[in-house]
Amino acid sequence: MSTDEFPTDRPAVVTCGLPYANGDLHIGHLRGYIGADAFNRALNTLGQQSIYVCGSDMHGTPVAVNAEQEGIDPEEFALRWHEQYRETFPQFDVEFDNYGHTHDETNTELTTEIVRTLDEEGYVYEKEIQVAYDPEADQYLPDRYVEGTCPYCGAKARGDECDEGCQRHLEPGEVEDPRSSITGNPAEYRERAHKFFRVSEFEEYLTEFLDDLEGTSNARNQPRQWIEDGLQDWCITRDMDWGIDYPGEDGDDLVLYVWVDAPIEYISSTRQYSERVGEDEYDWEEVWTDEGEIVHVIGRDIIQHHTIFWPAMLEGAGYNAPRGIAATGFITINGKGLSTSRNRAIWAKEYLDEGFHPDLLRYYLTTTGGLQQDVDFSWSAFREKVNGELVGTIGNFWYRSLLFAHRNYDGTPDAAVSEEVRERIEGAVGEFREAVNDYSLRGVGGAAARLAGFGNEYIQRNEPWKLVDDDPETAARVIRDCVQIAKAVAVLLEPIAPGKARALWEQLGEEGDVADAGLEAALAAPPRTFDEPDELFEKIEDDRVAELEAKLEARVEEASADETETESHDATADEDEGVTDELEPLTDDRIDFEHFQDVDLRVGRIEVAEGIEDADELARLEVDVGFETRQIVAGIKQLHDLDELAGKKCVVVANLEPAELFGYESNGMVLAAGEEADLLTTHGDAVPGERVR
Ligand code: B3M
Ligand code: ZN
Repeated sequence: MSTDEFPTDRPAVVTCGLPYANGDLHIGHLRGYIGADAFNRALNTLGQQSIYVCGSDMHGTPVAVNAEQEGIDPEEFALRWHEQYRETFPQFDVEFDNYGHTHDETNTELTTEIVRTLDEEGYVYEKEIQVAYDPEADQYLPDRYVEGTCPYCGAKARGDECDEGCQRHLEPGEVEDPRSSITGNPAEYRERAHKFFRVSEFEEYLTEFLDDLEGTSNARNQPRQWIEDGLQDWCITRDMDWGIDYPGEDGDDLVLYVWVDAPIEYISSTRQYSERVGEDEYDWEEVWTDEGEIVHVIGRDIIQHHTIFWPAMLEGAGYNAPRGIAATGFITINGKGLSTSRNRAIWAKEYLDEGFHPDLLRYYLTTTGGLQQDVDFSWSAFREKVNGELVGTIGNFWYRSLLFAHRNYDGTPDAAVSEEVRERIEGAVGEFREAVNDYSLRGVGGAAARLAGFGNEYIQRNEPWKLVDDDPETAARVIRDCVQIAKAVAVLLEPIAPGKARALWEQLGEEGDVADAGLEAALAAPPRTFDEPDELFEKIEDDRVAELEAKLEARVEEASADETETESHDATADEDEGVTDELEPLTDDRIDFEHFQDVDLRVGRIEVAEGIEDADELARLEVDVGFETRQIVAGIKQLHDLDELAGKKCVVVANLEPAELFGYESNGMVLAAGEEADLLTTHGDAVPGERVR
């Protein structure tokens, strides 16, 4: 792992969390797969040798439970979904260099080998534990076969994860008031011998690992807290038939926990790629055991698996640590949690069947919010983004410049690019490079969109249509500039919108694939002649949106009617990916303006931010509120990179009664939105002490 800027001269691999092979893909999945695909493409554009690998997650109770419900063998069931995923991803231009699955030979062998090594190195031991058991079904109840209450936060939880609450991984025996999800009966706890991985021995290693880790700040901060709370060893076996057998005689009837073999697929998939193209071209061992750049894109609900268990396994077995982990937020639909059981989702197939180009969704998902943020999808917000940025800015600029160039010059006019435009393109290339190094896809898309915006302004300002007759030289130069900008936008937009960038590339008469062009192409001359261009983006009409929204609403209503009818102890009733809490309804209680004015809201600037020792969530801030510096205690310790807060502006309730929290006086309150404590800030030049109204 290195921290040199991308591009480095070492090979890179980008991965995305493996989809469980158990159901249709939806927009929540797509955000991750598209995001990682765009990141890998952007690395390639930078000149970094990088591949993108993934595979289907075939094992574990998420697959077994669903297969059982359909009455088919889990292998057959999972393979069916695996095939479907392989067909679906390319339709969104999600282009894996290798897409394997966790049940294939490569992964079975490598998993067995890694577990053996961990065992030989003394990192595995056996222990008797309490395991949930359903006497009526006469079987043990691993993971999703059992439901109960999270011992940490009290939320309803599954056997191995607090999916609706604190997102913690739960160990067998931890869930309180266990109930069997097969029969709905209370489960018994029975004693069983299981294998454990000594995660606790990696405390120091993991602390250092997190200090160097790049990516999103949630992937560093949450695990720091877990380490502070004390690391527990990790049970790596399960009482199930479906999975990879635990190697060794004394674990005969046990399989490995799905979270052991799943991340190993990242390595297996890289290896399969290497074996296919030859190790001279790409050497998986160099990446995973010598020197390589490993980047994982994951959902924020699986941070613990990727920042604690996985790096500990890699270190214990002698592999490289990831350089970056980018953990994405969830998707909400019309402000409410995505829910597959309530059919409140946009399905991959549905989106394509509606006739939308994949790049529209790719652009929406990557540029609407930062990677860490939850992103809301609604058809109307989608239309607004498409019509405004893709049609209005980028498409419009591309079409008008190429059309003008074609009609007047039969292609690229014979003139040199102006200094102004050259510098502007170089600026955009710089923004792109910086965005990739910041793991910011929004920054990547923004670099392209802003350059197109500049192009529109440039053409408007120079009015070449007025110059063609009177000042043909200037007219030719302006259009030459515009064609160059159009080409540069295609290069920079390719990671986000590869299909449309490819189409522009063809319109320009360029050879080869824009994906292979690299940043130098942004300033390389376009071909001398090209044909009449077509418009690449099309407006989405209002009535189309109304129709799509009505369809979605009807579907959700139908599903919730069905759900109340069939509400049962069905293990999959809650298999939603990334469910977030529903928005709090707006209050009907109105206040008058004077009451509002009673609240003294001020702009503040954070001077100091530090975690309060022994407090899980609290941080101590020193905030400049213009007239004085206040000490304020805020519940943001886990949610922000405290080191990065100094200098940030915020909004403070200045006349709140002082309170004492954890022995510290808190003299005011900092405003923040939502579960993630998204801090409110200002977007202009407001100075500390200025009143907010
Ligand atoms: N199959 C899906 C999830 O929990 C799970 C990811 C495995 S990544 C190694 O998001
Ligand atoms: Zn919890």
